[in-house]
Amino acid sequence: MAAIPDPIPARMKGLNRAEICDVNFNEFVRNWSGRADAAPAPDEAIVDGSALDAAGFRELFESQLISRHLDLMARVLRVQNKVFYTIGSSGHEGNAMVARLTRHTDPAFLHYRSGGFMAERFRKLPGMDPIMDSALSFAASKEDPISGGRHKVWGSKPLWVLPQTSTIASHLPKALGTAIAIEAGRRIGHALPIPGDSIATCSFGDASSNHATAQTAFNAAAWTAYQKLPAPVLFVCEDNGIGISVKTPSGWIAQNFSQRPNLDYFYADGLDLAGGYADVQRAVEHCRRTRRPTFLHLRTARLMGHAGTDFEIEWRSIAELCAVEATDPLLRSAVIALESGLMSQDEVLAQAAQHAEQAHGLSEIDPETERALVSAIHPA
Ligand SMILES: Cc1ncc(C[n+]2csc(CCOP(=O)(O)OP(=O)(O)O)c2C)c(N)n1
Ligand SMILES: [Mg+2]
Repeated sequence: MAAIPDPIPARMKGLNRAEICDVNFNEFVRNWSGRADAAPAPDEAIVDGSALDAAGFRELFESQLISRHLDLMARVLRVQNKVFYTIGSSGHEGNAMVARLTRHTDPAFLHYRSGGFMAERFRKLPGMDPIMDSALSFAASKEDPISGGRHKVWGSKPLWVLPQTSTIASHLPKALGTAIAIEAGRRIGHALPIPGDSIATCSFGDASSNHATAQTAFNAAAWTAYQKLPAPVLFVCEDNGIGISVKTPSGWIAQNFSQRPNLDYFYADGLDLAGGYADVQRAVEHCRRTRRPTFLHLRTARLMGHAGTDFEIEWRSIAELCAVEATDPLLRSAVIALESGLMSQDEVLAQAAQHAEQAHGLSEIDPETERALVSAIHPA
């Protein structure tokens, strides 16, 4: 984790936390003065002992950057009234590991902070554009194939991301139902459109795990497994320690879920690709092999507030904000890229700049995209 500067410089006391996180990243990489190892080969571990290889790390880091720069783009375009939805994925980009370790045919029901997951799942099929697809959704554009402009919704038919909203936890029972249907379909000889050993995956926030609808799904999943009936659902709780402005008591998710009979608990550090990868892998493989309901507690952070309208600086101390921002998973990924010798400082900065340009270029350069982005407010 990056250090919290003491004293906190003036530029880190501003209102615009999105800009601060972006500057933090660039300054951190530019000023890095650690020692770089000899670069690993693509199929070698990115860090000694890591389950993630260098080629995999490179792609996951890229997915994280794509997601982050879409968030930053949304904050800028909101001011221009082109984008309305600024709930982002910043701090949650490690969920790309879940996408990498599942198949694109594993039905996914996603939390609204799943930009990293989507960017990574897009790799599984050629010829698709994760940036344009996400931008249409951010803008609630009527051209968005999955929502038709109703809301920001992650979704894709070819990628088996079933569109739905996640903020009332209503997708958890649906995910469980899908998992049970995969098995039931197999049992009754119904031709499935996906492989018979598929699992349903479902992500949600720590606060949402308390929702009655979520608890219904956990209970029904455990009730099913108790009877030795298969229910291959992977519940992924993206624990950033807060829901809007209410903090989750520390340790609550682990204590509430690690001892539940018939809901098998795994923990992974979603802020650290090198360390977290093996734990995510264990959870995914357990779910697929045992066909049992599985709970993956994924550590995340919430950067840049609940949404662009949440001026956290008005209700949290600067020291607290800086402490959360120091856990930015992109800073951690930058350290891994640099210390492993896989990338130079210039390469990391150039890659970040390229994704920033791609995201911003959507509205500023391509007139067709511009039309698509604004169609929600100015319908033809
Ligand atoms: C039934 C219902 N109550 C309240 C809300 C408002 N709401 C939206 S997100 C949210 C909290 C989400 O917190 P968490 O699940 O931890 O996800 P995070 O945003 O931290 O990723 C709430 C209360 C809602 N959407 N639906
Ligand atoms: Mg939360």
